[in-house]
Amino acid sequence: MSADQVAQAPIGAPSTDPVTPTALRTRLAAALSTLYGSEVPAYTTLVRTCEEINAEVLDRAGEQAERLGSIERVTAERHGAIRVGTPEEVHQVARVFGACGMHPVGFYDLREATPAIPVVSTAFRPIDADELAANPFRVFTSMLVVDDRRFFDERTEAQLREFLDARTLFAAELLALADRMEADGALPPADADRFLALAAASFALSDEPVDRRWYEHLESISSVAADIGGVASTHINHLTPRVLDIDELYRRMQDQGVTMIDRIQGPPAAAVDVLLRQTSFRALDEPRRFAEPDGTVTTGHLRVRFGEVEARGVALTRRGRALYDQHGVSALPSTEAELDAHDLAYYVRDEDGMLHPIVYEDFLPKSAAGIFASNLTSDGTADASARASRRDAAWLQEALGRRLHDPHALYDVQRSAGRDQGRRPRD
Ligand code: OOG
Ligand code: NI
Repeated sequence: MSADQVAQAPIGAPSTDPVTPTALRTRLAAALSTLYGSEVPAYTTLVRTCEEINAEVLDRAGEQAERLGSIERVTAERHGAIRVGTPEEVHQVARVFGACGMHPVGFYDLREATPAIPVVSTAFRPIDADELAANPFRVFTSMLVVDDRRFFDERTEAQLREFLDARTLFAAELLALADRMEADGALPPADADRFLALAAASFALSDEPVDRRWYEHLESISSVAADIGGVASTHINHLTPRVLDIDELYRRMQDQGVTMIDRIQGPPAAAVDVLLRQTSFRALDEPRRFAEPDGTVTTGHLRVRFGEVEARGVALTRRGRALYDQHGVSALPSTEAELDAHDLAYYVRDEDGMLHPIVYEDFLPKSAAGIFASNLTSDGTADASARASRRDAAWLQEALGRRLHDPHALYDVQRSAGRDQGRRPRD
């Protein structure tokens, strides 16, 4: 199935009503899910297994199962990841996702990880409680740091810049539609269909031949650099569904013959689910065309896409997070009442005195690094003594051309809004 066919498949009855950013986001997540399922067979097994387990947990736990989001939200919930090369590209990504009501949140420096990955990242996601409840689609977006000498010498930097400057990730028509959506807050249905077709196509795997020599040069430095700077387009490299019992999911995928990485990343299972737990499996080799040094085009294989699944818990406050980062989950109290009383996690108390958790909507740099690492062909080469280049949240905000939100500030707002209204965070 092509990206075009997927995005244009009608979802629900045809309508002449203008399409909102919320509806566009929901449809983009669904379109990418259909596309990914048609291309990566194990993804379909993963989604089916998540749905099975979520139905079981709902049966077993009833209302409790929906404290961290309605079953409708959790069933449709996906996160994807893309990687781009230049500030201009990241600026364009912000416009495309901006049209879908997705805003950049958080700054992650994966160059600090082990093994070091030459990227800095943010996540595009909805930021209001209602928008998150409607559809929380988020995309972890990484940008190559081409001038970091620990990875790239002067010559490679220059070649990377030339290659990246010459490519076009997003059609001008797509960007114009995105800007119209952001300006008007709605798009006519035919324009929304067009936006979705173009957006899905921009994130599909390209069949353009890959320059073998250039790709292998970059791969000898970092597979992530090759994945970004060695090909002429970007692609969704994984699309992650959410499950309510990740330990059970892990077992059931193994039983179905899908080899998972050796562990679940993030906090271990605990009395209270906090933050984010994730696990992944490597995708199969996929056939790709290569332009060989002698001018011929051959068919080879690349392994650039993989599968991942996640379980989400309550968001930790700055204090709670500092404790967790230093001492792990065992440093946290084991009841929600204590987490709330010590201001370690975000809860809203309703008028009957019940605590309602605010879901962690972001990512964990250590897990992200683990996800990157488990899917690399090698650790690559980095010269730790060479000059690092400065990249921070302010730098990224400038490149994005729009506000880069701080996750904790958003949870603070969500909590005070909930407290003022005396109701659970997302009714
Ligand atoms: C992104 C890896 C990070 C996660 O869930 O932590 C991520 C990538 O591989 O491009 O998606
Ligand atoms: Ni992920």
